[in-house]
Amino acid sequence: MGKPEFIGKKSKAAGGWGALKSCGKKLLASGAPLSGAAAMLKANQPDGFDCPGCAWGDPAHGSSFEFCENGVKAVAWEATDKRVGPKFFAKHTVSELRSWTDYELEKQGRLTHPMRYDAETDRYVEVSWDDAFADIGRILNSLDSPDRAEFYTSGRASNEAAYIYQLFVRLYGTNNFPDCSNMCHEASGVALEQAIGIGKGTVTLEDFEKADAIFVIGQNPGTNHPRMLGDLRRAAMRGARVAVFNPVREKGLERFADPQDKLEMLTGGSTAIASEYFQVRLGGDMAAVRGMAKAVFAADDAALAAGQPSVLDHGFLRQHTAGFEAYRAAVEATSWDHIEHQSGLERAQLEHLAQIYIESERTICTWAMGLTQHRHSVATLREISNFMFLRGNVGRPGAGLCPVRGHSNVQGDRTVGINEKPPVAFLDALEAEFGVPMPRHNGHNVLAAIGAMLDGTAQAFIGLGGNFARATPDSSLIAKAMRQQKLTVNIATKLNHSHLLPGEVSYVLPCLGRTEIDRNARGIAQIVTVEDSMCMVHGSGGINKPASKELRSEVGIIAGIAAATVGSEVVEWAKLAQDHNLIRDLIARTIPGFHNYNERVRRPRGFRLYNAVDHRVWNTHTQRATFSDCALPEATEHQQALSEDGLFVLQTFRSHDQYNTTVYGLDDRYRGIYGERRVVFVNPKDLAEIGVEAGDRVNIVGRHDDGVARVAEDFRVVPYDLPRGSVAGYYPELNVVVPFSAAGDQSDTPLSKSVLVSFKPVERQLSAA
Ligand SMILES: Nc1nc2c(c(=O)[nH]1)N[C@H]1C(S)=C(S)[C@@H](COP(=O)(O)OP(=O)(O)OC[C@H]3O[C@@H](n4cnc5c(=O)[nH]c(N)nc54)[C@H](O)[C@@H]3O)O[C@H]1N2
Ligand SMILES: Nc1nc2c(c(=O)[nH]1)N[C@H]1C(S)=C(S)[C@@H](COP(=O)(O)OP(=O)(O)OC[C@H]3O[C@@H](n4cnc5c(=O)[nH]c(N)nc54)[C@H](O)[C@@H]3O)O[C@H]1N2
Ligand SMILES: [Mo]
Repeated sequence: MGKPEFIGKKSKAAGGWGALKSCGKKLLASGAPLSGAAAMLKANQPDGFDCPGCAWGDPAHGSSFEFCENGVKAVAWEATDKRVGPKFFAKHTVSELRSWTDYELEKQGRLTHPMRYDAETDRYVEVSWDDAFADIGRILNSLDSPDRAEFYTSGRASNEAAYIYQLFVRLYGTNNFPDCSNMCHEASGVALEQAIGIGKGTVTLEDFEKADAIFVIGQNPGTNHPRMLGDLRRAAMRGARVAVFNPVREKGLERFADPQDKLEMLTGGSTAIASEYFQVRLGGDMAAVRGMAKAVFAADDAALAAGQPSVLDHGFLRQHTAGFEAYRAAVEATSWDHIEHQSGLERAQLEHLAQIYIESERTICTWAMGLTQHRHSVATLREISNFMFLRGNVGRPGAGLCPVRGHSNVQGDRTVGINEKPPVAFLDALEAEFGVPMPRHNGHNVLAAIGAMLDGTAQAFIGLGGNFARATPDSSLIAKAMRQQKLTVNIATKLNHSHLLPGEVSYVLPCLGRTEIDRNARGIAQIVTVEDSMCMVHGSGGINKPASKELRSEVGIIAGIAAATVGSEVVEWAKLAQDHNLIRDLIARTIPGFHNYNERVRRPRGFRLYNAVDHRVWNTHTQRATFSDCALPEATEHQQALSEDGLFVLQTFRSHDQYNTTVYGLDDRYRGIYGERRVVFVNPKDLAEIGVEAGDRVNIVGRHDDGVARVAEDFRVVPYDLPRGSVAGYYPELNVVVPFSAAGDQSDTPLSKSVLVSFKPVERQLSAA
């Protein structure tokens, strides 16, 4: 029997003992070993809370708890016994706190009291909930139009919180709903809506048990969706082919030791996940998929010429799709040269992958931010849909399209109305239910909100969770935008930089986290509900004692602001806050798919929202699964970088020790980084060419062509196996070089994975001899 394998610099697999060890450390460091550990056992259980870690689905068998290192971190992070209360704020001015790192700020612990910014002393001071609500209501009502306020949502908000938030904001009179989704899976929503008539994925977890081939494109599940690795591992073990496109060789996708598997844990064994791993160029996936499609068409021609059955699913194409011939022509018109240069992959490699696709009866394609944060993300995701249509891989068991969502309820928030472009039918339903007119004009997404905050159109910012100022591009611009506001309000569990950019009047309102018990005035514990990446809606009830007696639920806080702003004539906010069942009844009456919501959500594992694609019903403009015949982009940012000396394309991704802007620790174990975050990964040959050595410190200079100077200062250079011309580093530190003025076509998502940059060595201060 081999020695247990500890993940360290030399480890070959993700997961395993290293993951377990890290969990232990995290729980201890969080200051809440007991409640944290007990809480973990309730994560994603029928009678527990929904893990705030990610939006991966939960297995139907609820017997064993699903172990996940990052779930543990997320839970421990919330269950900490450290507190940020009035005493803390008395000790530190806001200007001082602004000089702290994200890591230092969040490490201080949970917010405990509602606080109001006092400009004279530059400190947050305690305020009563009622005074805070009244003041916020007064300022919102003093604006000369409701469109002058921005209402941000981060995807951890429950369905109940999100629903009454949108209801309040629409009664107030605007559709300004900038949403973390605008920086995340927006392109998936837009592309899938056009292609299949619903902006969501089509697969369930059970489909992963049936697929013969799974394409995993542009995501790093070992870090960001560890529970997905369990499903990929089981698929790999029963012989399914897992093909990966990723410019970076991510350890979790290569080998994985499942902490749930006793034998692997004892023997130090691990399972190979990816059978094929191709290091595509940044933004080169559309070309790669088109190359595969070209090979599929060629194989089809060859099969027909040889009198063999077609490799295309003609029945599906005829009965269910529109635009096939135009697509075929577009593929034929695309040259292999173009495909090879844009993808960085060779024709033979893509033909090999096409063969895997052809041999597979049931294929799933999954993706995340590696596909959605580029300029032509929507076109890329349309291409993936095109490719899947060729063999009818949508709307049948074991096959389908699977955008792997980020925040644990980001999908649910959109379902219940967090949408700056609300569907007409939804507004009609709200009007019918509440008997008052709803705003009909589109509102602001994230980039539009920032624009409005900068040019003075917007004067108030309310954040339901999240860290707007750090998650968005061009950090210094955002700081300015926040400080210009008449009112900034942040509903949060922990202190972050968005709270330290106060407008004229500013509040930080502390809320219960998902792991905490939410009791109403009669002492009855309430549940909330969430929707995962597989459209499963289920309940979530906290089990930990709240971090402070002063905390209110998100629903309670929104209800308080709403009552003070729009009054309680149309909606009895206080009643809804006391009984979430009533909110669910409203959702059931105004949003399709939620009938018997209160009953169905209490079933173990909840229920799957109706998805027309399951029945091969296509709510697109053609009433069919719709091909796109888009040409490949002429050149991607990566190709641009390759054409000019010293120019690089930067992708900003997540380390293993962070949750978005929340930094749990300074290690990125799987990539061999310890104790630091200001690093930039560069191909060794590129380093040699620009005369920079491993370990040198550089400034990363933004090269986006809009006349704005952008510099990320003092990063250590780490040689890494990346395609030449591309470099990588961590978000949010690198958001200072992500341009606000560039965005994805149709998705309007910041280009966080294709930022043009160059390097400038940091001048060493020579000590006086
Ligand atoms: N522990 C933890 N879990 C999380 C999060 C977290 O921060 N921490 N965040 C949550 C959220 S909100 C989200 S959206 C998800 C994010 O989940 P991911 O999308 O996995 O997150 P990123 O770290 O941004 O990783 C992007 C991956 O795509 C690859 N990539 C980048 N550009 C390209 C490209 O052009 N083509 C291809 N093929 N690959 C590319 C990168 O090399 C990297 O492996 O995770 C969620 N879960
Ligand atoms: N450069 C670059 N930028 C990016 C990305 C990237 O890959 N690169 N990714 C983008 C993506 S995918 C996303 S989703 C966004 C994320 O953007 P956000 O969702 O805005 O950011 P988070 O870091 O998830 O928010 C963390 C904060 O949420 C608060 N919080 C945590 N739990 C709760 C809760 O239960 N209730 C409330 N009310 N507050 C809570 C805490 O105060 C914490 O500080 O960032 C985007 N920005
Ligand atoms: Mo996300």
